[in-house]
Amino acid sequence: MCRTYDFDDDKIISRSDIEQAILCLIKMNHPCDDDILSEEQIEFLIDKVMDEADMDIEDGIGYAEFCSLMRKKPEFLE
Ligand SMILES: [Ca+2]
Ligand SMILES: [Ca+2]
Repeated sequence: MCRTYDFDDDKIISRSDIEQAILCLIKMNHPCDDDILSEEQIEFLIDKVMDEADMDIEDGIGYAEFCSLMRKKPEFLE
């Protein structure tokens, strides 16, 4: 399951981590259907997440940034 979004374990949530997380969430919510979102839609979501979440000067998204994003934007999880 997707308990952590830091898939490569480097303590920062990067673009590729976000992509993995989104794919994982889609699978969890729609286990029988692989094609809920197109690649373009997933790319768009990643851009949106990176834009909104990366608020401080540190590169990438720290856990605190990601958690506050998820609280603010529950529709990313749907
Ligand atoms: Ca990472
Ligand atoms: Ca950051």
